[in-house]
Amino acid sequence: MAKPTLYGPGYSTYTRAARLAMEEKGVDYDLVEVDFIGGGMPEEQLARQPFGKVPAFEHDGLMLYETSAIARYIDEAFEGPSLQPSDPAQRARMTQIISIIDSYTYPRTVGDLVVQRLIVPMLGGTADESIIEAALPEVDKSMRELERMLGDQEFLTGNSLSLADLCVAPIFAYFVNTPESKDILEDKASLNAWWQRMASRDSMTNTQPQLG
Ligand SMILES: N[C@@H](CCC(=O)N[C@@H](CS)C(=O)NCC(=O)O)C(=O)O
Repeated sequence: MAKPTLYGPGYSTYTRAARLAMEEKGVDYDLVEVDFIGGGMPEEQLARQPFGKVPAFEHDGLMLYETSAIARYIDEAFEGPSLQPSDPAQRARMTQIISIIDSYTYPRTVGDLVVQRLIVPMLGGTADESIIEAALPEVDKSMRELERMLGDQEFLTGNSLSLADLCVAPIFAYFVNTPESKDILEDKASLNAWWQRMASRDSMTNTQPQLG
């Protein structure tokens, strides 16, 4: 089968989610680095993803963007362990979590908190504390919901890894480096244990971003 290509930067959480799916399946792929920090989205990427985001994906003549579509395709088109539960309730939970991440968690946790607390200072700027202050209650709400849905399960949709875990883990990798995460995660034992399990997976080690 042809080798897929993913276009996006190693530091992007969405790019990493698609990479994690390929790493977990054991799919051989090429990563074409697309850097947008500082200079904006390159024209070649806008031709692949007209909404100006990363990643984009190419396989066997199929061009695709939107990470949840890419991740589902990877799971269904390639050999390897299934990353989507067959049980309808667990599968619906997976879809729900991915949608929560896209709609609420990523914008507040990465777009506001991580960008202001970690990225802006790294680029020599000063964090806008008003953006962080406004984001924190929403970040906390996301984490409370993830803790509730996780319950005493090993993974977010049950006792097998799914695309929901792979979508949340790259966000956590940045979030836990913010001082604000300490208070928010303090009373969330299940989520902390989940993160320890996820962080030690080979797929996470193999996709560690080089940032800063
Ligand atoms: N809906 C898109 C979202 C992707 C996304 O937001 N990617 C971020 C990086 S993690 C991005 O491209 N940011 C660039 C920008 O907003 O200018 C997907 O699922 O792929």
